This record gives sequence, structure tokens and C-alpha cells, in this order.
Amino acid sequence: MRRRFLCYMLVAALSLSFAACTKEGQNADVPATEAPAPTEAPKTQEETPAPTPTEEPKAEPTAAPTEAPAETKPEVQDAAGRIEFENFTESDKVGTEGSKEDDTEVLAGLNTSGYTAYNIDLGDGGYEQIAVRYASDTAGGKIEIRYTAPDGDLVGTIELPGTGGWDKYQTVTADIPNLKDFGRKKLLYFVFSGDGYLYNLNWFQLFKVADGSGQVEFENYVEAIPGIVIDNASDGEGAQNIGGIKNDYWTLYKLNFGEGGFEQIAVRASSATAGGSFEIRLGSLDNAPVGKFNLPGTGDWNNWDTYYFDVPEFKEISGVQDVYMVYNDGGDWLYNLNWFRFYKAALDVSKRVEAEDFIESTVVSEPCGADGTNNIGGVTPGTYAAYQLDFGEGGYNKLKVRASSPMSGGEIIMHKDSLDGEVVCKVAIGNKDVYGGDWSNYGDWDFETPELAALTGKQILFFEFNNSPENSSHLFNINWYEFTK
Ligand SMILES: [Ca+2]
Ligand SMILES: [Ca+2]
Ligand SMILES: [Ca+2]
Repeated sequence: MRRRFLCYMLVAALSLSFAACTKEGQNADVPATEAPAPTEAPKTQEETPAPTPTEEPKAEPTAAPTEAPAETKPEVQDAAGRIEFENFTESDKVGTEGSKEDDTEVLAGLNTSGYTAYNIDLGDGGYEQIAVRYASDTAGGKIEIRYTAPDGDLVGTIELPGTGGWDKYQTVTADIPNLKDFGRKKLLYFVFSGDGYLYNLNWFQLFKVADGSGQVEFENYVEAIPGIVIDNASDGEGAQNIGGIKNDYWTLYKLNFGEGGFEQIAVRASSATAGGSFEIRLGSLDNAPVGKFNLPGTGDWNNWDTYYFDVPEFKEISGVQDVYMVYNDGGDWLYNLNWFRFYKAALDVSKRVEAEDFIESTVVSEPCGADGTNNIGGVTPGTYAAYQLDFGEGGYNKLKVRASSPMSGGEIIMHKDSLDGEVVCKVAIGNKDVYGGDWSNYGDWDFETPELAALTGKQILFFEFNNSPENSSHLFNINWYEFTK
């Protein structure tokens, strides 16, 4: 699904303050022919919330307590969801009893050297952390996760301190740095250690740390308050959203912000009501918000808009963070949420713009050797790099591009807001006879670009790379751009 930034552009063009909430054009967003019948619109809101991986079951238990647990245990469990500790495939010195916090069972009577094992489908892999739901009226203990046997290679260790009661459940998260595996049926052993009775174990969940610079799907939360629903979004093929959102609801994301520097957030939302507020809290639900915005109504649950907000408090935030999104200040129902994305500051075009400083792309950033910066490579026909650029007062009518190509080159086609947005400018980069015809021989291409002179303020431009005159497999590498007047 491609991102749209229509109103962002409109507002930028009008030189309005970026701090204001902006939204894209309503009409362009949801074609009338694609909108479901009005009777379907409130579906997400009025339906009994569908079970989600993190939702607490409300139904009566269907299995009689005396039923042998082994008969209901799946052979292979999906790592993408919550896994009940009681659904082990193998165990030693382990008891079970009914959970005091939900309708599942928990492991109880656990002592040191007891263990359970699970066959887990790790899919494409990439799981870096684990969350464990447990309670302990003692000093607790720890769990070692090991490969294929109780004394197998160590995947990670989880510390489970006392919680102050056998019915006081908490969730802890821990790194599992050695789980570098993927694919089906990976046998993981959970080995218990400590003094005396250790803890009761309800469930665990493996999860990935998402890249804080990428688009994050709201439905890919690590944890959520019971009641949050995942639904198919009326916002493009295959899109999902979270819904059923009431006041005080929340979802949690584990995001890596690297060296930080993020200053804005985009939020994709819809709402047939007046919407509500949207808070970002780091580390704990109890911490003060590091950003609070208003997400207004969009007129219909099927009208999706992208809202942009400044988050100046976020600029110093770096590394891996627990990011709580807290939903508030609305009526009965607030909004449906599809995705969010953090952005760094727009690039000032009065200075050289490095080609590798894109906000998203289908090309690669790689060392170019020429001046210590990177270039973009892997530029095959149809690839792109998107930039958030600040044109200030505008008037930039010249463009210089430093590039290399031993091939036949190709065009840079600049689209507003998205890859299928309006084309604002096209320039053609070199051919193999210029500048020595080697990937490492960079040269400058100069263009008159009167079309760009009208651009003012902050803009998102998608640079599409295409139209190689000799249908080269690769077009060019680009080191940087310079916009001048
Ligand atoms: Ca359980
Ligand atoms: Ca989504
Ligand atoms: Ca560069």
C-alpha cells in the first residue's frame, strides 16, 4: 500500500505551520465505488469483539477441567501469537491449575530444574524478545530458554522477580539474543531455576523489535488492553486496522529508534465519530506523555486520512523503546487505526541533499568511496527513493545531481506525496560515455528545473527511477542532489 500525503502537501504549499494537524483530501482517499455499503460501516464498532491473540477470552471454558490437556495441545504453535504455558509438548516436574486472571490454565508448583518444551513455528524468524506473564508470592526465579533439550544451547534468560502474590500477575520482557532461527517446529525448552516455589506461569509471547523509522502497523502490537479488535481495513488491499477503541484503551509497540532524531509522526486513521486524543507514552503507561494529539473524525469508518504531528519531545529518543499508544478523550467509540510512522526532520534544500537520506526507498544505501558519504545503488527500473524536503520560500529552479553509470542511465521522475502522485519534474541522467563509464566515476549532471521553483515549505517527493533508454538492468548510482536558484 502506498502512502498518501495529499493534504500535507497542500498545507505545506500554503506555508501554514507544520505543528497543526493536517489531513489529506477526503475525496481522493476512498473511491465511492470501493466504499462498502453504509450498513457495513459500523461493523468494527458494534460487533462483539473478535478474539485476538492478546485478548482475554470471555467465554465459558469449553473443555472440562478433567480433560487431559494433551488432547487439545497444538503440535506446532505459531510464534506470532501468544502461547499458553500449559500447552507444552513435553514437561518434567510441572503442575497446572486454573488461572486466576483469565480462563486458561497456568503452570504451578514449579521448582528448580523443572521444565516444559514447545514446538514453535518461527516463520521468517527475527524474534528478538520474549514477554512472560507470571505471578510469584516468593522471590521468584529465572527461566532459561534452551534449544532442543533441557541442557541444550542457551537462547536467553528471563529474570522473574516476586510480584507480591500468587494472583498478582505481571508481564516481563527479556532479550533472547541467540534465537537466530526461523522455520517450522523449533523445539524450545523452558528450564526453571531458583529457590523453593518459583512462580506460576500463564503465557509467553515472542516478538520482534520493529524499526522505528519504518511504517508500523497498529495491529502488530506487542500487547494491548483486552477489547482491542483487529479487523480488515477498508483502506487498500490486505490492510488491517485496530478498532473497538474506547477511552483509556492502549496498545504497546517495541520499536528501535537507533540514534534517534525523529520529530514527526504520521497516523493513518478513520472515524465516524468526533474521534479523540492520541498519546505516546514511553516505558510505562504511568509515564507522562511525550506527545499528545487530537485525531478528529473523518466522517465515516471507511474514510481513511493520514494525519501529521510534530513531536519535538521525541527528538532525543533513541534505541529500543516500549512505545505505548494511549487513546482517550472521545465518546463511546474513538477511531480505527491502520498504521503510524515516525519521521526525521525535513531536509533543507538550501544545503546539499545526500541521496542516501531518504525516508523510504526500494534502493540501497551503500558506501560510494568518493567523499565518505553513501550513495544509493541497486537502482533498477521502477525503484524509488522518497525524500522529505523543506523548500522554504521556494524558487529553486536548478538541480545538480552527482551520479555514476556505466550503463545507459535513465530518468528521475519526481512525484508528489506518493509513487503514483502527480509528476512535478523529470530529469534524465547520463549515459555510459560520460565521466569514464564506471560505477566509481562520479560526475555532475545539471538541469534547469522551473517546475520545482513553485515548491515551498515541507514536501514529500518520491523519486521514481525508470525509463532507461537502452533498457539497462541498472540505471545509475546517485551520491547527492543540490537544489539552487
Ligand atoms: Ca495460560
Ligand atoms: Ca494496518
Ligand atoms: Ca551521498
